Amino acid sequence: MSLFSKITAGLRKTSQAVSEVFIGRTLDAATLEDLHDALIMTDMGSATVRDVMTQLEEASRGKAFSDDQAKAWLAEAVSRKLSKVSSTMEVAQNPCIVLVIGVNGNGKTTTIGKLSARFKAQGKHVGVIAADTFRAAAVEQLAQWAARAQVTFYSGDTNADPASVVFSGLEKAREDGCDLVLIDTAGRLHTKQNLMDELSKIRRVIQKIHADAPHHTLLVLDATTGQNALAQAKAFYDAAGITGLVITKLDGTAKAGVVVALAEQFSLPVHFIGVGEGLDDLLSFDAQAFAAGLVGTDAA
Ligand SMILES: Nc1nc2c(ncn2[C@@H]2O[C@H](COP(=O)(O)OP(=O)(O)O)[C@@H](O)[C@H]2O)c(=O)[nH]1
Ligand SMILES: [Mg+2]
Repeated sequence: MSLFSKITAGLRKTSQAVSEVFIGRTLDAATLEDLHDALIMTDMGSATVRDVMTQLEEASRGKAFSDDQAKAWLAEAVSRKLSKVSSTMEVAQNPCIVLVIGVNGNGKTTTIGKLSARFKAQGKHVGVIAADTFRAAAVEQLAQWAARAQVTFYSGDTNADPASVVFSGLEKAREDGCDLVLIDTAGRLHTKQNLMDELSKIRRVIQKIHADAPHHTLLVLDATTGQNALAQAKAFYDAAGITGLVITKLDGTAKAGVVVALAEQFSLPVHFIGVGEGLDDLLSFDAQAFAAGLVGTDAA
């Protein structure tokens, strides 16, 4: 499957509601109103929707827009908003150290599994560190992904201090000559302060071994939580030194517009999106493909 068709399939739940508005209709006032409501339902955010709708009204004034033209126009407008956050995650340093953070259940471990397979396929020597030591199951889950992706797995004792697991993992990864190290963390939001303290401690330990690391800090957000993803991004934004976003579970939600809301509010690069639970279900973020998928244009 091409990138475009994978995104189109992944965003179907969202695009259905949006493209339904256009079926057999011209772009009159009633259609515009329904489109407004449909876009609001995607969690794109009211300010963004207002902006897009104002532009669309102006562009279509006095013209007979067909449904396909209106959809193409809409996809283009969404794509323009997303283009500023569309950027690949460069693996420039060697080793490149990537810290993966986010609330429990958002898809951190799964994303690391998918990423390690992707970079392994590019010829990198990949290592993963299981620093979510709070739950034994979390360590086991990462071990399974590492085995599936055939990458090197590093862990410590159950209930070991996460920072110490990161330290010994990074030392071993250096000895083993890993090019890329992905660090899995716990995301218990017991209190925000505790979590942020734990993450700062991990960062300090990383810097003892690699002074300029982590080279990327990826915040993993679950799209099915809609507006809550925005609140989480805000909670992590100030304290955690995020360099990029991964937005997961887009296949399971009609609220894929939250990606646009995140782009508008935080201007953080979106590197990857998750559209399923399988090894191949992590896609590089592409503004144009995403916008086409969200609107449901056939242009793809
Ligand atoms: N449908 C779907 N499920 C996902 C995606 N990413 C993760 N998951 C599922 O979400 C659940 C939690 O993922 P996990 O990686 O354990 O989250 P963590 O607690 O942040 O490490 C698992 O059942 C994953 O299979 C995705 O892109 N799409
Ligand atoms: Mg996990």
